[in-house]
Amino acid sequence: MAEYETVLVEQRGRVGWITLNRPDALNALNAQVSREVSHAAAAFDEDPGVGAIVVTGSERAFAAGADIKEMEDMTAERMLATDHFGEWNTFAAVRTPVIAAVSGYALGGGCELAMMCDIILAADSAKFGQPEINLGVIPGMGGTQRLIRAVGYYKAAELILSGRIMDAAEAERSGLVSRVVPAADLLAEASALAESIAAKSLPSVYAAKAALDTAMETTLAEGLAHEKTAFAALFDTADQKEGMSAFREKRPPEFRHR
Ligand code: CO8
Repeated sequence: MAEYETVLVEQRGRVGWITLNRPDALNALNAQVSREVSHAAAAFDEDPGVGAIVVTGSERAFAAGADIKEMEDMTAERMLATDHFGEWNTFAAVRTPVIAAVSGYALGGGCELAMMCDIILAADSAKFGQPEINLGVIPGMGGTQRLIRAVGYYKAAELILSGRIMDAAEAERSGLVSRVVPAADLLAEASALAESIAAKSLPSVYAAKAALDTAMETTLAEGLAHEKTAFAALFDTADQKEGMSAFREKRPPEFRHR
């Protein structure tokens, strides 16, 4: 496994774990963190022995945003020329399902990182927000686009324009978070969820994630056409035969591709 300085990377069974580890900066996302998280996620994605990825932070902070100190002196020219934070496109493109296990602050780029994942599990201590407006900027890693898709235009507009931070219960009510759990149980819950996903057949998991991604990008008619084709294609897999005969024989499936 590659050497990382700002993240802890570990494989447990069929689950890849990426833990942000810049405690002195509340896991602020600098260029090195972006590079390392994206690299670790891409490496897990290439490994068929990994069926789900969990990204998490510390109890106090998932990530308190992009690194303000690193960005402070940037110019527009340099930002555009260097595609600052372009690494996150690699992260967002992995085929393997990614769970964000969020405790404490998920602000700015931290909230945006959580939204690049497929599922957000939150500790009851979690706090979500896009406070960039207070810094004289706007979200820059997808916040204005993904938050709307998660919580709707009006809620997203309020959060982005005011910079207000919402707690875990409000985030769950708004549809950003799939479940809130006691902080002490967060990692165990994330682990159980990741293991249950990693036990499925990989081709169907990849197909489900690709279809969900398509729904974010396209019209209903195009999305339905994508789903129909992907659904049919899975009938060429041994795992579909196994899954359906296991159902008929009243036994758990033994998927080959996982
Ligand atoms: N960047 C750099 N350092 C940070 C950040 C950050 N985002 N957040 C916290 N830190 C540092 C603090 O500076 C402090 O360091 P030090 O001890 O050396 O002064 C340490 O972490 C601890 O923080 P605090 O002392 O502030 O802890 P508090 O418990 O008092 O407050 C808060 C916690 C409320 C989370 C507070 O730290 C805070 O408001 N942080 C900034 C939140 C924020 O504004 N986030 C948005 C950042 S901008 C962004 O994310 C844009 C993303 C798009 C980029 C796209 C580029 C192309």
